Amino acid sequence: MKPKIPDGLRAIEEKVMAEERLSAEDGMLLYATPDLNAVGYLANIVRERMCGNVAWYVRNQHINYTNVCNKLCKFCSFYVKPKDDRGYVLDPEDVKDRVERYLHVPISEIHMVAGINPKLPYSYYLDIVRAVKEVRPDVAVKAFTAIEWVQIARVAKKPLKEVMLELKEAGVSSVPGGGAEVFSDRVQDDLFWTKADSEEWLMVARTAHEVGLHTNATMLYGHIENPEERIDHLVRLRDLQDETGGFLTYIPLSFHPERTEMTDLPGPTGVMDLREIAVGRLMLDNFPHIKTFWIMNTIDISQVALWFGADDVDGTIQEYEITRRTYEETRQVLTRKQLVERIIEAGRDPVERDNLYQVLSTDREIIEETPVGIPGEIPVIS
Ligand code: V47
Repeated sequence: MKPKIPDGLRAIEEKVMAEERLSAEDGMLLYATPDLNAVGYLANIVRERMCGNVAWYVRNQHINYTNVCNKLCKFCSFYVKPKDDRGYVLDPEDVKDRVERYLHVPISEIHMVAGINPKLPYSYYLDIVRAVKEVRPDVAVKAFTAIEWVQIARVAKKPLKEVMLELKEAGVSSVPGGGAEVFSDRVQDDLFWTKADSEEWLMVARTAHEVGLHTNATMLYGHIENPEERIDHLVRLRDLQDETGGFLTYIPLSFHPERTEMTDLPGPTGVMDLREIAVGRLMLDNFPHIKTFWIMNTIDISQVALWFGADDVDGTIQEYEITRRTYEETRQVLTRKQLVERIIEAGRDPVERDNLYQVLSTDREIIEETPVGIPGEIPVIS
């Protein structure tokens, strides 16, 4: 049912109905209004226009090949410094073991990202991608954030484009959206001053698109950034997408302060999470997909997000290290059955996809895959 649209959003409603682009000022109004329901309603119009009633999901696995990182980002709870004895590097054989661990689950995408470990040579990156493909030739490897790509080109001593073509040849088939954080020098100076800046992040995405690799884009929100910075971030993504058309999906990432240097911050609320999905859908009119990453948003908020602009719920995941409750805990999984049931309960039509949004299955009746993940274990949603 149509909610009452507040006077301040009427002009935006007209633009949405006329399929006109929203301005940065419109974006600021979407952040300022207390009427989240109206923002979500408008985002849902765009979402249904672009994707109908479909909610995409993927059976995937994350592999974080090293936790050693020299970037020292204040928002990150994953990394350890180069000499820390908790540091690990998965060698190509370890990567194969990780892939073999879930061979009994028909995973279509492996998401492989990690810290910036200065010890790793160029050959390492080629070897770990080949290792995945050796064990699971049909799986799509979605690998390396922009920051890693900059590092890989540095150690390869080759132009980024050449490195991308070589890693593509080795088996990389798309690029995840991480490392973008917020495109703001002010935020960068405080939280991630050693990392590639916004221009570099956008340059990596542009180069990936030039060599035919689709990429995603993220924005980490709910820490010290402000609405102007978030809108600037979205407009710059939209501008690049106008140029290249190479982005597939936008994923707003809800900041988790646990175990970071910013534990004094409360982190985003459910209202902020839903607003970020909705503003993303409304501003990024040229992005085909908006993803809710349940690991950060929770599966409960993700169900609602499917009515606030999101058309994609990521994913079955298996293990996730970048954010987790304790250092030791990495197991974070929803089975396909659990994911599909949550999507159906939310009133959407589940469609399993691969990393390029090709349809793999529209099944609604899912037989539980046992053993799931670690053999014998049925995960419990907490
Ligand atoms: O770049 C780090 C973020 C990103 C925290 O492309 C944090 O499909 C919240 O990019 N709280 C990595 N976020 C994850 C990522 C991603 C995830 C899912 C799907 C895709 C995709 C990409 O996680 C990092 C950083 O922005 N991050 N620390 C934290 N404490």
